[in-house]
Amino acid sequence: MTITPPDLRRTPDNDCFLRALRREPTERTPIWLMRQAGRYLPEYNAVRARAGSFMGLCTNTDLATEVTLQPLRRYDLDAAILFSDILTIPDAMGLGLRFVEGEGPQFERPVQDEAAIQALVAPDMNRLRYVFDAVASIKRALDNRVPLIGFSGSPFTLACYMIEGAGGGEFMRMRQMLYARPDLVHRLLSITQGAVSDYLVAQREHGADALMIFDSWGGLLSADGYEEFSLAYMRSIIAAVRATPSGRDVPVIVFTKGGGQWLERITECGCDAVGLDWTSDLRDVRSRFGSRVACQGNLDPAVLLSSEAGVRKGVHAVMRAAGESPGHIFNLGHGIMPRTPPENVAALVDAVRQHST
Ligand code: 1CP
Repeated sequence: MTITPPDLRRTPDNDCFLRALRREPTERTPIWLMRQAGRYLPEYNAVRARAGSFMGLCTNTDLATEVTLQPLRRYDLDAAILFSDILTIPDAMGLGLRFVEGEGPQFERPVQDEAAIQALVAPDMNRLRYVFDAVASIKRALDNRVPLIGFSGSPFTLACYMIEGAGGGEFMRMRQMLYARPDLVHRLLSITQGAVSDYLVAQREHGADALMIFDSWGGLLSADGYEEFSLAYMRSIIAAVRATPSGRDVPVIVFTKGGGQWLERITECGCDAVGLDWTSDLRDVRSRFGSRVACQGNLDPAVLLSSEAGVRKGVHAVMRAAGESPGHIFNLGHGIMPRTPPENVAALVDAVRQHST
């Protein structure tokens, strides 16, 4: 299928998310939710069953487009996020990604020794064409209504899965290698950094209006280790994106889960916005860094497992902490959990709207 490239200069009809990223005034607080498409939605599970597997869903342009749009049909959200996964890059490097039912992602060929890391090469971006096709197709299907967020994992977070071979644990193999063979870890991170930069630029060129880097496991590092193994690579990626014609002014969000104590440095890495998990004091972060970056977050996703009243209370606390100045984007502090009742998400969106209009 040939898809006409989008006009990147055209502003979406609802651009309050993009304006908030630039810390410009908005008439209401924009909201989108990490994992807004996913297993808590029955309509997602139906399409997922039709696709046969999670990667089958990601690689099918029409189905990936369909599940991206599902949450926007149910809820009044201000942005769409590409339906894909962060592990597409290591898969394209030949590590053999499988999603085992109930157990999460697994790699058939993890990179666990020197030979495997020496043999690693940057992926051919053509192997990720299905992601770029999905971006272009979603962009078209959105018909300019709301912005589309493209994303990647950070090199460090991808390295955690590549070395460990699976998720769900403490990534001890990875953490041991950090101290035993930092040279090998840096080699892996440099190759991955180049791939992430190219991947994000290609998503931008295919129509992504904003880009987000998920550093889901950066919080496992020590303070020095965070600078050396995660932040330095994200800084280089942002500089590389900015050095391209299409990436010059694309807003970039950096989300290090567990990174609240390093925000001074994160806010100086070249990003436009920081994603905050629920352990950060939003009021304090806004007063210290609100003139430098936008803040995205930070309701604990577990609140969505309580009641409608609990959800409304949680939303009000976040909105009060965010204050009135521009540059707050409402989100959760991490992804929506599969057991979340969809009606609690409706209550959440409604509460954000009531509070901010
Ligand atoms: O069977 C299924 O349907 C799989 C569930 C699922 C879904 C819905 C996975 C497997 N990935 C996704 C989609 C996904 N992953 C999106 C889609 C867009 C949206 O937000 O709506 C995004 C942005 C991701 C990113 C992602 N994948 C991250 C970073 C964000 C985060 O949650 O910290 C990570 C760490 C992954 C790895 C991954 N993929 C899937 C799972 C279950 C996991 C986590 C594994 C682990 O616990 O280590």
